[in-house]
Amino acid sequence: MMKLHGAMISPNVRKAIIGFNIKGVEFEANNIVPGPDLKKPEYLAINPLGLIPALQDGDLTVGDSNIILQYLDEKYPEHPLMPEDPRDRAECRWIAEYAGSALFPLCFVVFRQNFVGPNFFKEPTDQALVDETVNEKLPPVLDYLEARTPDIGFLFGADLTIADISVLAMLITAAYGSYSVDGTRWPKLAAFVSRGLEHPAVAQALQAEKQMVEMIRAAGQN
Ligand SMILES: N[C@@H](CCC(=O)N[C@@H](CS)C(=O)NCC(=O)O)C(=O)O
Repeated sequence: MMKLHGAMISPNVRKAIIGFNIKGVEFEANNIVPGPDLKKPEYLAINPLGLIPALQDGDLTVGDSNIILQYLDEKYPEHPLMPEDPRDRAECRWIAEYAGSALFPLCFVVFRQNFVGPNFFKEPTDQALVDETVNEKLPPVLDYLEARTPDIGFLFGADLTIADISVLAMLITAAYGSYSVDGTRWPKLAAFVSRGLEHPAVAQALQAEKQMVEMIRAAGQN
Protein backbone atom coordinates (compact mmCIF):
# COMPACT_ATOMS: atom_id res chain seq x y z
CA MET A 1 0.00 0.00 0.00
CA MET A 2 1.25 3.52 -0.76
CA LYS A 3 2.31 5.62 2.21
CA LEU A 4 1.53 9.34 2.46
CA HIS A 5 3.61 11.38 4.88
CA GLY A 6 2.18 14.56 6.34
CA ALA A 7 -0.41 16.00 8.70
CA MET A 8 -3.85 15.86 7.12
CA ILE A 9 -4.56 19.47 8.03
CA SER A 10 -1.67 20.74 5.88
CA PRO A 11 -3.01 22.10 2.58
CA ASN A 12 -0.48 20.35 0.36
CA VAL A 13 -1.18 17.06 2.12
CA ARG A 14 -4.93 17.68 1.79
CA LYS A 15 -4.41 17.92 -1.99
CA ALA A 16 -2.93 14.44 -2.11
CA ILE A 17 -5.68 13.04 0.13
CA ILE A 18 -8.40 14.51 -2.11
CA GLY A 19 -6.63 12.85 -5.05
CA PHE A 20 -6.62 9.49 -3.28
CA ASN A 21 -10.31 9.95 -2.44
CA ILE A 22 -11.26 10.75 -6.04
CA LYS A 23 -9.37 7.68 -7.25
CA GLY A 24 -10.89 5.54 -4.49
CA VAL A 25 -7.43 4.26 -3.56
CA GLU A 26 -6.48 3.47 0.03
CA PHE A 27 -3.20 4.66 1.50
CA GLU A 28 -1.31 4.40 4.74
CA ALA A 29 -1.08 7.78 6.50
CA ASN A 30 1.95 8.92 8.47
CA ASN A 31 0.56 11.99 10.21
CA ILE A 32 3.93 13.73 10.66
CA VAL A 33 3.52 17.44 11.52
CA PRO A 34 5.58 20.47 10.44
CA GLY A 35 8.37 21.21 12.92
CA PRO A 36 11.60 19.50 13.98
CA ASP A 37 10.47 16.02 12.89
CA LEU A 38 10.58 17.11 9.24
CA LYS A 39 14.23 18.07 9.59
CA LYS A 40 15.39 14.80 11.17
CA PRO A 41 17.63 12.55 9.06
CA GLU A 42 14.92 9.84 8.94
CA TYR A 43 12.49 12.20 7.26
CA LEU A 44 15.10 14.00 5.13
CA ALA A 45 15.93 10.59 3.70
CA ILE A 46 12.33 10.47 2.46
CA ASN A 47 12.06 14.11 1.36
CA PRO A 48 15.37 16.01 1.32
CA LEU A 49 13.38 19.26 1.20
CA GLY A 50 12.05 18.50 4.69
CA LEU A 51 8.50 19.31 3.59
CA ILE A 52 5.18 17.48 3.51
CA PRO A 53 3.62 15.73 1.71
CA ALA A 54 5.82 12.91 0.54
CA LEU A 55 4.54 9.77 -1.09
CA GLN A 56 6.21 6.38 -0.98
CA ASP A 57 5.16 3.70 -3.42
CA GLY A 58 7.57 0.80 -3.07
CA ASP A 59 11.00 2.22 -3.81
CA LEU A 60 9.55 5.34 -5.46
CA THR A 61 9.50 8.48 -3.33
CA VAL A 62 7.96 11.79 -4.44
CA GLY A 63 8.03 14.98 -2.36
CA ASP A 64 5.61 17.40 -4.01
CA SER A 65 1.81 17.57 -3.96
CA ASN A 66 1.34 18.39 -7.66
CA ILE A 67 3.63 15.58 -8.74
CA ILE A 68 1.89 13.17 -6.35
CA LEU A 69 -1.47 14.09 -7.91
CA GLN A 70 -0.11 13.63 -11.43
CA TYR A 71 1.42 10.28 -10.45
CA LEU A 72 -1.90 9.09 -9.00
CA ASP A 73 -3.64 10.24 -12.16
CA GLU A 74 -1.29 8.30 -14.41
CA LYS A 75 -1.29 5.22 -12.22
CA TYR A 76 -5.11 5.19 -11.87
CA PRO A 77 -6.57 6.68 -15.07
CA GLU A 78 -10.20 6.30 -13.99
CA HIS A 79 -11.74 9.59 -12.73
CA PRO A 80 -9.12 11.78 -14.44
CA LEU A 81 -7.60 14.72 -12.55
CA MET A 82 -6.51 16.48 -15.74
CA PRO A 83 -8.41 17.86 -18.75
CA GLU A 84 -7.69 16.30 -22.16
CA ASP A 85 -6.81 19.24 -24.38
CA PRO A 86 -3.07 20.10 -24.29
CA ARG A 87 -3.75 23.82 -23.74
CA ASP A 88 -6.16 23.04 -20.91
CA ARG A 89 -3.62 20.61 -19.43
CA ALA A 90 -0.95 23.30 -19.48
CA GLU A 91 -3.30 25.82 -17.85
CA CYS A 92 -4.42 23.22 -15.32
CA ARG A 93 -0.82 22.57 -14.26
CA TRP A 94 -0.17 26.31 -14.20
CA ILE A 95 -3.12 27.07 -11.90
CA ALA A 96 -2.02 24.26 -9.59
CA GLU A 97 1.43 25.83 -9.53
CA TYR A 98 -0.01 29.33 -9.03
CA ALA A 99 -2.16 28.14 -6.13
CA GLY A 100 0.95 26.68 -4.52
CA SER A 101 3.16 29.72 -5.14
CA ALA A 102 0.72 32.61 -4.67
CA LEU A 103 -2.28 31.40 -2.66
CA PHE A 104 -0.61 28.94 -0.30
CA PRO A 105 1.70 31.40 1.56
CA LEU A 106 -1.13 33.91 2.04
CA CYS A 107 -3.68 31.34 3.21
CA PHE A 108 -1.04 29.94 5.53
CA VAL A 109 -0.51 33.35 7.16
CA VAL A 110 -4.24 33.57 7.96
CA PHE A 111 -4.30 29.95 9.22
CA ARG A 112 -1.22 30.40 11.38
CA GLN A 113 -2.10 33.85 12.75
CA ASN A 114 -5.80 33.29 13.39
CA PHE A 115 -5.96 29.59 14.19
CA VAL A 116 -2.86 27.53 15.02
CA GLY A 117 -0.84 30.39 16.54
CA PRO A 118 -3.35 31.61 19.15
CA ASN A 119 -4.93 28.19 19.85
CA PHE A 120 -2.05 25.74 19.77
CA PHE A 121 1.11 27.80 20.21
CA LYS A 122 -0.54 30.43 22.45
CA GLU A 123 0.99 33.17 20.32
CA PRO A 124 -0.83 36.48 19.83
CA THR A 125 -2.18 37.19 16.37
CA ASP A 126 -0.13 39.65 14.34
CA GLN A 127 -3.16 41.65 13.26
CA ALA A 128 -1.18 44.01 11.03
CA LEU A 129 0.14 41.00 9.09
CA VAL A 130 -3.35 39.49 8.79
CA ASP A 131 -4.80 42.83 7.62
CA GLU A 132 -2.07 43.29 5.02
CA THR A 133 -2.54 39.70 3.81
CA VAL A 134 -6.33 39.89 3.59
CA ASN A 135 -6.71 43.46 2.35
CA GLU A 136 -3.71 43.88 0.07
CA LYS A 137 -2.08 40.60 -0.88
CA LEU A 138 -4.98 38.20 -1.34
CA PRO A 139 -7.27 40.39 -3.53
CA PRO A 140 -5.08 40.39 -6.70
CA VAL A 141 -4.64 36.61 -6.40
CA LEU A 142 -8.40 36.13 -6.05
CA ASP A 143 -9.00 38.54 -8.97
CA TYR A 144 -6.77 36.37 -11.14
CA LEU A 145 -8.61 33.21 -10.13
CA GLU A 146 -12.05 34.84 -10.43
CA ALA A 147 -11.29 35.68 -14.08
CA ARG A 148 -10.62 31.97 -14.73
CA THR A 149 -13.56 30.53 -12.80
CA PRO A 150 -16.66 29.42 -14.72
CA ASP A 151 -20.25 29.99 -13.58
CA ILE A 152 -20.91 26.28 -13.29
CA GLY A 153 -18.93 23.16 -12.56
CA PHE A 154 -15.20 23.34 -11.96
CA LEU A 155 -12.26 25.03 -13.66
CA PHE A 156 -12.05 22.61 -16.59
CA GLY A 157 -15.52 21.07 -16.67
CA ALA A 158 -17.64 18.90 -14.43
CA ASP A 159 -14.84 17.14 -12.55
CA LEU A 160 -12.19 18.25 -10.10
CA THR A 161 -8.72 18.59 -11.62
CA ILE A 162 -5.39 19.16 -9.92
CA ALA A 163 -5.99 22.90 -10.41
CA ASP A 164 -9.34 22.81 -8.59
CA ILE A 165 -7.93 20.65 -5.84
CA SER A 166 -5.00 23.03 -5.37
CA VAL A 167 -7.14 26.16 -5.13
CA LEU A 168 -9.69 24.52 -2.84
CA ALA A 169 -7.09 23.02 -0.52
CA MET A 170 -5.54 26.45 0.08
CA LEU A 171 -8.85 28.25 0.65
CA ILE A 172 -9.89 25.54 3.14
CA THR A 173 -6.73 26.37 5.08
CA ALA A 174 -7.67 30.06 5.09
CA ALA A 175 -11.19 29.13 6.23
CA TYR A 176 -9.77 27.59 9.41
CA GLY A 177 -8.37 31.06 10.00
CA SER A 178 -11.89 32.50 9.60
CA TYR A 179 -11.28 33.80 6.08
CA SER A 180 -13.80 33.17 3.35
CA VAL A 181 -13.93 34.46 -0.21
CA ASP A 182 -16.26 37.47 -0.34
CA GLY A 183 -19.07 36.51 -2.71
CA THR A 184 -19.93 40.11 -3.47
CA ARG A 185 -16.40 40.80 -4.77
CA TRP A 186 -15.52 37.35 -6.20
CA PRO A 187 -18.92 35.75 -6.90
CA LYS A 188 -17.70 32.98 -9.24
CA LEU A 189 -14.86 31.95 -6.98
CA ALA A 190 -17.06 31.97 -3.86
CA ALA A 191 -19.64 29.77 -5.62
CA PHE A 192 -16.84 27.49 -6.88
CA VAL A 193 -15.60 27.04 -3.30
CA SER A 194 -19.13 26.14 -2.13
CA ARG A 195 -19.46 23.56 -4.91
CA GLY A 196 -16.00 22.21 -4.13
CA LEU A 197 -16.74 21.75 -0.44
CA GLU A 198 -19.78 19.66 -1.38
CA HIS A 199 -17.74 17.33 -3.58
CA PRO A 200 -17.64 13.90 -1.86
CA ALA A 201 -13.85 13.59 -2.16
CA VAL A 202 -13.36 16.97 -0.49
CA ALA A 203 -16.00 16.31 2.18
CA GLN A 204 -14.28 12.99 2.95
CA ALA A 205 -10.92 14.74 3.37
CA LEU A 206 -12.46 17.35 5.68
CA GLN A 207 -14.07 14.63 7.76
CA ALA A 208 -10.71 12.87 8.12
CA GLU A 209 -8.98 16.02 9.38
CA LYS A 210 -11.80 17.02 11.73
CA GLN A 211 -10.26 15.38 14.79
CA MET A 212 -7.03 17.35 14.36
CA VAL A 213 -8.93 20.61 13.85
CA GLU A 214 -10.97 19.97 17.01
CA MET A 215 -7.78 19.16 18.93
CA ILE A 216 -6.27 22.54 17.93
CA ARG A 217 -9.52 24.34 18.79
CA ALA A 218 -9.73 22.58 22.15
CA ALA A 219 -6.13 23.56 22.95
CA GLY A 220 -7.29 27.16 22.68
CA GLN A 221 -9.85 26.64 25.45
CA ASN A 222 -7.19 25.64 28.01
N1 LIG B 1 5.71 22.50 -3.31
C1 LIG B 1 5.42 21.67 -2.18
C2 LIG B 1 5.29 22.54 -0.93
C3 LIG B 1 5.20 21.70 0.35
C4 LIG B 1 5.08 22.55 1.60
O1 LIG B 1 5.45 23.75 1.64
N2 LIG B 1 4.55 21.91 2.67
C5 LIG B 1 4.39 22.58 3.94
C6 LIG B 1 3.11 22.13 4.63
S1 LIG B 1 1.64 22.38 3.66
C7 LIG B 1 5.52 22.17 4.87
O2 LIG B 1 6.01 21.06 4.79
N3 LIG B 1 5.93 23.07 5.78
C8 LIG B 1 6.92 22.76 6.76
C9 LIG B 1 8.07 23.71 6.75
O3 LIG B 1 8.04 24.69 5.98
O4 LIG B 1 8.99 23.47 7.52
C10 LIG B 1 4.16 20.84 -2.43
O5 LIG B 1 3.29 21.31 -3.18
O6 LIG B 1 4.04 19.73 -1.92
